[in-house]
Amino acid sequence: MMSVHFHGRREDYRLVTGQGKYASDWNIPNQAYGFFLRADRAHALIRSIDVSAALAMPGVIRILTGADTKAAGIGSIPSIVKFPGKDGMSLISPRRQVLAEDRVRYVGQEVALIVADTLAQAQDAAEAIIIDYEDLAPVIDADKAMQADAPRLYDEIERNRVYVYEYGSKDQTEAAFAKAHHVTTLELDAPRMVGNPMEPKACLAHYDAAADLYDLYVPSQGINMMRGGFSAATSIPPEKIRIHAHDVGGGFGIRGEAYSEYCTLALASRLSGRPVKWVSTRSETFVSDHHGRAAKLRGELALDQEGRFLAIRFHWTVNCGAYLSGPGPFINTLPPSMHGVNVYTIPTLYGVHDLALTNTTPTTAYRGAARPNVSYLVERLVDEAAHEMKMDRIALRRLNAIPKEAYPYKTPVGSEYDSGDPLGLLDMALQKADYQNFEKRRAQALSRGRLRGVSCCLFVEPAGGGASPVEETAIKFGESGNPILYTVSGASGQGHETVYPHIVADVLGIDAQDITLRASDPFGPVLRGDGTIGSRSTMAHGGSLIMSAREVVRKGQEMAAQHLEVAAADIEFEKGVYRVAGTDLSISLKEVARLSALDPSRPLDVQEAMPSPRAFPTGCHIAEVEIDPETGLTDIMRYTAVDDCGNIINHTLAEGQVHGGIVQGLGQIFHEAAIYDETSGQLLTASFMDYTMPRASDVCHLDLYDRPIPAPNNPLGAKGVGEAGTTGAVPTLANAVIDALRPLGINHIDLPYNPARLWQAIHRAKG
Ligand code: MCN
Repeated sequence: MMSVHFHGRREDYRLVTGQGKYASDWNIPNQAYGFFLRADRAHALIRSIDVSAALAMPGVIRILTGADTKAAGIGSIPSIVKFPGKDGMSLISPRRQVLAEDRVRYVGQEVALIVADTLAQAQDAAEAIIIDYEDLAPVIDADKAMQADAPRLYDEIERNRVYVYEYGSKDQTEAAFAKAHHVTTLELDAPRMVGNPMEPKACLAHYDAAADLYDLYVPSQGINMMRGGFSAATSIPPEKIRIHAHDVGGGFGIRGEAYSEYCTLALASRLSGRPVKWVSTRSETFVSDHHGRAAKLRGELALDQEGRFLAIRFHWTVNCGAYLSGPGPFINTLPPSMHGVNVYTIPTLYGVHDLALTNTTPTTAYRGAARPNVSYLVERLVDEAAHEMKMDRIALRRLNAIPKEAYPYKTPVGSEYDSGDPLGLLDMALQKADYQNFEKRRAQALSRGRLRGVSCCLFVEPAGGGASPVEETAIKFGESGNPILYTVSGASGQGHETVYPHIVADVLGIDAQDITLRASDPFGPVLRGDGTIGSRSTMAHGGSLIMSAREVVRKGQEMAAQHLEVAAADIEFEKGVYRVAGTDLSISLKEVARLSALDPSRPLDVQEAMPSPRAFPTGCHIAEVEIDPETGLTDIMRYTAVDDCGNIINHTLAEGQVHGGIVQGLGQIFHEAAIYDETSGQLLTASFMDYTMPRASDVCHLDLYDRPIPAPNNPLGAKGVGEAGTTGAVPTLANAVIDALRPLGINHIDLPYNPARLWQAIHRAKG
């Protein structure tokens, strides 16, 4: 197994000196500007749209409405859910109206696109569009949406229910519950999150009529996902689409999809003969970027007298929003079933997930996808079970954790955890966190009038996968002999530009500084594979790059043999140099590359594919919090994380990922929640005034450790790390807060645990 050690990111100088190139930094001569008129109401029929006055306004070039996008045949991106649901049910996927045609279904939905010479002209003209709406009652909550008398979003979709997913064994699980000594039951809310990348959604669309090509300049998590989605929605063949994304200011799962706006802007460019540029405002980001989480999680854990877990049962209600995003239904069904038992030897499980449409912004994968829902529900259940059975929480985890020897471990639904040692992680975390002295710290806090709590959570974080069965990369050489790497990844802060060249440098023995990464290059070779999702890039793109680099070395060896006039078998390769064993004859790989570049019949270039890898990183996180009962404010006092992310490729970046992930989980626990008004369907938290993001001052020093077990299924031995922090932090911080409040008799509070909620709960408990 290999590991590369170095510090710093090569992209940072460019980025911190303002030289990054984000979507809004692209400009094309003669470009026009787009402005979207959005629905100001949650649910209404469109009786008519009158654009005549707007069209006559200065600078206005064209106005598109639902009639135009419908005529152009633009529609939905097909869902990845092709597997049958309960009783063989298929996912019902209503056609996406990229501009509303006959009805608006959520506040912020795109109704018209105004294209003008300037943005101000487009915006002014939007005000002159007259829409005759007939208001309908909205439904916001997914459970309410599935009631018989709820307003329907689509006449043909009964109870707004689009899918019921069932997994595990109902009978076995019921039988185990019937025998149980104790059953713990919980209902938790995973609030709706707004991803809020720093870079807002933006798109410059250019249709080149002469070449019949569409160029889209968009923030993207990978060229293939973006091009594939755009092609599917518009029926434009992929070879006529070029996606350009250099720097991306945050993705978090919500920058993978070809949004409706992009499809409409491309059409506008074709119809107007001008490149059309659009950059969303922060307010538009709030209402139109797909949201995350938005699920109600119900769980039951059955235990025997000693505390052994006998079975676990789930019922989720997932709020899909008004249309289905590509990944939304998928991430809320099959993947969570794969690790429903978390890291425990639970012999049987059964789950039903109801997916419902509501008059809200569509929901999708958001850092962790649904994994933080699983870890939150299972680890909250374990803490509650320990409390109810008067058992020690750590002892209960020890009793039930999958032993190291049982790996590779097959779960009751058939997924296979490749490797892991939860108890090893637990021991290390307890020791690093000085867990044994916690009660002293709790007592000290109490003497200061503060409520201190601790938690210790275990989690598994399936990483990898994707729609493509293989991951392909290419390495090409120019006349300089320096390698250029091609991948279909789409980094948005993960540091691929630094990491991938180092991975290849290690194999080729060439200085990483001489290696260039061209990720998602629309002018590069066509490669199969998926983008930067599911914390897969290091294993998948990095692993495939290793395969490509090894193939370069092999090909180079044959060329070196010919050059040195010896048999290839007599040549050794070390540190970038081919040597004839036992002689001083040698030639460097770079020299071979330079020579091969001059001879088109013998290029050293390679393009290699490997099966898409999967791995199951695990972790143990421990948090200590203190709550001020006078204000309801929580301080995180200590946070210790021990993660098994396989071989770590770059410690600084991996730590940065865990750090960022934990803070994102912290946001969910203490601050963030997108809240809709039930009656009007308006998003009440549609700005940073109302939607609180985590701040630097909320975070204490984070003690991060790795305890790696190399992944057996990819050449780097790496497991994903990009989302582990979030999947660990959500249950860990939640349990720590509940632990602090237990002395008051509080066992549950709905998220987020903001000061107002905690203060109210504390004062209610105190009577
Ligand atoms: N790494 C490592 N050793 C490992 C695994 C990873 O050193 N064993 C390091 C590498 O430097 C790599 C980085 O960690 O560049 C992340 O690698 P990986 O876990 O493979 O995740 P991806 O590159 O596929 O990134 C996707 C993941 C996801 S799904 C979300 S969501 C997310 C995240 O990464 N969004 C992010 N991290 C983010 N970080 C930033 N700054 N911005 C986002 O939007």
